[in-house]
Amino acid sequence: MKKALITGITGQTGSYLAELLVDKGYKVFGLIRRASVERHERISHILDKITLLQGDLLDQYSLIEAVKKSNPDEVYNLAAQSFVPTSWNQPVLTAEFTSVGVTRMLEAIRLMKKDAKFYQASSSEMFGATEESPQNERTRFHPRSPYGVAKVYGYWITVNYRESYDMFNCNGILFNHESPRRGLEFVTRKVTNAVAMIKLGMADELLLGNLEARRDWGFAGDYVKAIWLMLQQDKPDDYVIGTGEMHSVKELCEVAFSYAGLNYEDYVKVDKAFYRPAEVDKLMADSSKARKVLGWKPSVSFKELIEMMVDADIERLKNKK
Ligand code: NAP
Ligand code: F7E
Repeated sequence: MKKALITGITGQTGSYLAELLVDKGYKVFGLIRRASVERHERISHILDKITLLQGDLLDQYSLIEAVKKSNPDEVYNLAAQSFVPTSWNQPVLTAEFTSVGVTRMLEAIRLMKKDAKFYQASSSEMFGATEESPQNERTRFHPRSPYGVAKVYGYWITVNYRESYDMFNCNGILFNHESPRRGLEFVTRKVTNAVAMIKLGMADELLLGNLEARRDWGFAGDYVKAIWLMLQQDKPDDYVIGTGEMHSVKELCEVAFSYAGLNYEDYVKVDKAFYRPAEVDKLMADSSKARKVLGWKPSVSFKELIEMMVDADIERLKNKK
């Protein structure tokens, strides 16, 4: 039985990855931070099939203990401060979690289980203001937020430990991936949740920032398959994962509102408070390497994804009413 350690298992993507690995017969360990109230909603349905270990990316000793206790064949480092706007409010904390945290995790593996395969959750935000479109593994990084800068560090320390210590380390450079489990502050979920609230008479407007920003949005359930495939190859490498399609926030609103029989222009208002100090205007993936080497491709379209999220939010709020 293969053993995997997932950091960030309580997060959106960690929960899908845990499900996938449980289904594949892995013994799954998840690193969780201590909290005064348990926040296990996303993994509540598989809690009896996984083992949770307390630890924090800020605490080296707890990571060493987690690797020692789990003795993993594979480590998936998904934990991070992942919300871009927060990275301007808490830039130092973001760097501690999202960059130095990666080094702490790598050190724990190097000391306790050097042959474990390692996945680092790198991000398309590293490309930021790049001129090149679409972006692939050779595109130059130009991050536009403290989060993006922190992820560039995480990317390079992962490469560096591969080159310095011959460790099996992979970077997945993932473009935005969403689902009904996405955090409520990210734009897709903010929109689908607002559509559900408006439809059920619980709200009458939605305040958003830059409607012209464009992203390559895919389904998190598809992307965890690519993550797993990266660690099943003979050699460690880095891969860009995305759909290859780009849509604006405005298009996102059109799709979500019209699916519920509403016109977004009647409800959406622009509030400059949601603008960012430096914006990433557009991102689109060229994931031809992953498609060729890993045999991976997305299965859920943009429209299907947004409709799935609207359905899930309506269902959830109906049950709460
Ligand atoms: P998410 O929902 O925000 O989950 C983040 C996870 O990290 C949570 O489980 C959180 O635990 C944990 N965490 C945060 N700080 C920690 C710390 N100091 N010690 C231990 N755990 C900590 O993020 P996601 O969307 O699943 O994304 C997963 C990873 O992929 C992140 O690294 C993100 O930056 C990266 N990424 C995401 C996307 C995307 O579009 N989703 C794209 C590219 C890369 P709590 O539950 O305790 O808060
Ligand atoms: O913003 C615009 C905003 O916060 C997307 C993280 O998972 O993906 C995510 O980062 C776009 C931006 O995601 C609102 O300005 C307009 O251009 O959903 P988001 P993100 O910043 O792209 C990457 C790949 C990650 O790695 C990150 O961890 O939408 N936008 N109005 C808005 N965004 C938000 N959040 N709220 C608004 O009201």
